Amino acid sequence: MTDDVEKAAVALKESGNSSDEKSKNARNAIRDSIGAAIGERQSLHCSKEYTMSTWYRNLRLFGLLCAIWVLPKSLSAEDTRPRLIIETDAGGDPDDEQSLVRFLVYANEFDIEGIIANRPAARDGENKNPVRDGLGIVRAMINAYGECYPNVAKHDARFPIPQLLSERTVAGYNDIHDGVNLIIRAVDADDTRPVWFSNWGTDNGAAESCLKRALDHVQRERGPEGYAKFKGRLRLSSADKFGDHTAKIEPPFPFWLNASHPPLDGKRWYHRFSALTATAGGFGIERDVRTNHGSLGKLYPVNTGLRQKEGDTMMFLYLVLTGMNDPLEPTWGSWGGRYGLDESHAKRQYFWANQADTWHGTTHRDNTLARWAVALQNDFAARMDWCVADSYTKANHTPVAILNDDKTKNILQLTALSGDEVKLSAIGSTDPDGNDVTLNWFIYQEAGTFNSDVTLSQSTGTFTTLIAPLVAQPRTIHVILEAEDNGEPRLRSYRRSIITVSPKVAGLVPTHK
Ligand SMILES: [Ca+2]
Ligand SMILES: [Ca+2]
Repeated sequence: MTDDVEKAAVALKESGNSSDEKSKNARNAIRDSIGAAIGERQSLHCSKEYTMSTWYRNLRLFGLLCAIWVLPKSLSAEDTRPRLIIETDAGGDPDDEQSLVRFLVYANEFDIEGIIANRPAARDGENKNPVRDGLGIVRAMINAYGECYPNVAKHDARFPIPQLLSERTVAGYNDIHDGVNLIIRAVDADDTRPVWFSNWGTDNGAAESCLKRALDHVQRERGPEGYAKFKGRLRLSSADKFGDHTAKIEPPFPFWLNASHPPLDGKRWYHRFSALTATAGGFGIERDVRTNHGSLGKLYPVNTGLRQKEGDTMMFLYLVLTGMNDPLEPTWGSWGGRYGLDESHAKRQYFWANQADTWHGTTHRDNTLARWAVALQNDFAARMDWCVADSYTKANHTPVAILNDDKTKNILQLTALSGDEVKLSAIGSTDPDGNDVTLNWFIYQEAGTFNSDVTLSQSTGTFTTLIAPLVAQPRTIHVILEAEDNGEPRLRSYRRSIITVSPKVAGLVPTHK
């Protein structure tokens, strides 16, 4: 296997600068085989058959792979996952440690640029972690991830190697600038993607937010133009800990999603995560995470005031690309809920959880999250299974939803004129485990701008159609395809089409197929 991987690694290096579709596909296939092999190689570390000669060959291979990881131009240019930095006050309210367990089993969904620990000393009484400093707590979790890594890499080769996460995990205490430096390096990096930043808390006992300090520094050192350029590369899915940089110093952040506010019944919105998801679909934290699910699951603390509080989880669930969401379109909905403009920040693209969905007969803010709760908890449970499933066949994986022959996870934009029949197809949708797949179709009315009822010809099955309604001006209708398998646990994936319906005017030809 090692020789095969060496060949693959050389081929990847050689194909690194080619951008045509064929080489791109070849590179993806090669990367997949390398990722799977890394998993196997890591398992070898635990095997009694692990000999010195194997060690030497793997050392050579590691060198070769390192060479590839420093070749990242062609790789990162193709990586469309969100680049993300987390700043956590782990060591305070133990809910950050809960969120970190979940975050690490979603590490394959992001290009993680950094995890910053900003609390130098754990809070006595409230936090019972035997490790008593924030950085140590996060590092212990990365180590636990490392123990699970040989298994999770068999389920998705995009999981980052533990060493990489370790290198990118730093302290951001007031007297340590590693967090500030990490942010500045990531934002300045030669990468076309913006940097998403999530602050999970900077309260009593934590350091001043590293992003605030980075912005202070850049403003001081680079002047207004440099400051604007730097800030323009940031996107926030975050609590607000940035002082005057949020609302007073121009320009504003290009995008801010606030998953904690506005309050509901006098409490921050993020408290609803526990109430809406903790037991959704029969989820049980002891059975599904803490017991028989490896080293990482064991670190999930349960001594929070709210059961499985995970107050900061929505910030990254919002960014998980499920096939039906786009992080820059908060009003469309996501596994982290649906958000609307925060009107108190005039002319800024700042959003908060002020939206309500009609679902199962009620209209309420809770529904923006509750409607996905079973799906997202089952997905978490499956990923915890990956931590201990030492082969791909021993756990469940999400189905592949194909919409109108499009195999990506992109949102499809379609156009129609009033009266046209719009055909949608899920033909080719499949499941990597060979599970049966149920295909459901529904209209997400609140996400669109056409506010009356539209009926789909079928709500289940491979095909559905709708007749574009009469409109006086262009309106959008969002149709979601949901593919659910019958594995254990049942997993769902999605696709979204947005149909822009225009009035029928003589001479205007419809552009949809
Ligand atoms: Ca926190
Ligand atoms: Ca499956």
